[in-house]
Amino acid sequence: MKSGLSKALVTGGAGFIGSHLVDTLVKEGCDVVVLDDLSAGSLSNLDHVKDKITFYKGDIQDQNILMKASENCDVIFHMAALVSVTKTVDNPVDSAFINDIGTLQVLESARQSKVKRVVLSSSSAVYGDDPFLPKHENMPPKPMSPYAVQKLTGELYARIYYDLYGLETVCLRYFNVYGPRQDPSSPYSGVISIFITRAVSKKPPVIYGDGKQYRDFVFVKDVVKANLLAAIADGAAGQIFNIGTGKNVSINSLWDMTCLLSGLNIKPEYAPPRSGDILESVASIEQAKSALGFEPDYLFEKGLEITFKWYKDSRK
Ligand code: UD2
Repeated sequence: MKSGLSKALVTGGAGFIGSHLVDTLVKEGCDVVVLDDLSAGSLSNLDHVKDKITFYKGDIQDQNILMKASENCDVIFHMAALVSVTKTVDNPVDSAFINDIGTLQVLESARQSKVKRVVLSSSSAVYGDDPFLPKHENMPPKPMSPYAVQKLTGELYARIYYDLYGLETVCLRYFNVYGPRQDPSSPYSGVISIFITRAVSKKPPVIYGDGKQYRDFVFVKDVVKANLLAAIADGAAGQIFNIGTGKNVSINSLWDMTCLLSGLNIKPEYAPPRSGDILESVASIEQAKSALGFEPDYLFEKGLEITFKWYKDSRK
């Protein structure tokens, strides 16, 4: 698909998802500006496009730098955030400055710079442990961490900016995103990045609980596609969309598939379930399909294979 965007700002563009979006925008010939404080993202994610983008190292709480970075942009993709749920639990106030005030500053800069649309990255975390499946956008949110409250607050501000100021905002609730460049280094990193790293070093993974819990894993390139559609779709403004695949994969079968890809036969170790772990999560993507024309391109097997190859090659 071609989005036809001429200039875009990506906050958090040096991060895992942001850098993939930057790649696609650059390929499309879009003039790309990245604002990232490099607290979680890395310049190595942008090394191959560094001559083709404008990069600002800075904080989304800094209105001056945001105004400069958003000048003449058609759209802002707001991806910068403190994404670790545990860090927001440990630092509820500091994280609110980044995730709430930062988001508010992004919206305010967009309003002042007369940017047409802002696409905000939200999270399935806003659903909490509501057992209703699949999760759909009209369910009452049930945030269970400062992170989830902060994401929900961002969505509410986005709605208010649309209603009060006519700034077109679109919020995307990502389910479990995976793919190349996801950082596997913390025990709370995405399970796919952890499992593949274990497989590449021929070590068993730890499965918390019985491994029958499942998630809706969505490949990062499909998340990029959803962002581009959200930036251009008529009638999407003021709305919230789940971004997943509508399919689920259990943690046990994730390890089985990882073993198949790596030619290993290693039995996982089992440990007690993580406290607060949600058992089942799967998205309804009907609204994204009908309003954005979103359809994931990557079957799970394909996305996992690409991701596995990337971790294997980057280890060399
Ligand atoms: C996701 C988000 C998290 C938060 C949460 C809200 C990611 C990476 N994490 O957590 O930030 O938004 O949703 O609902 O997107 N597991 C293992 N072994 C491991 C690591 C994980 O068994 O070494 C299990 C874990 O207990 C869980 C499942 O794998 O049942 C998925 O874990 P996760 O941390 O990748 O994602 P999730 O959905 O718990």
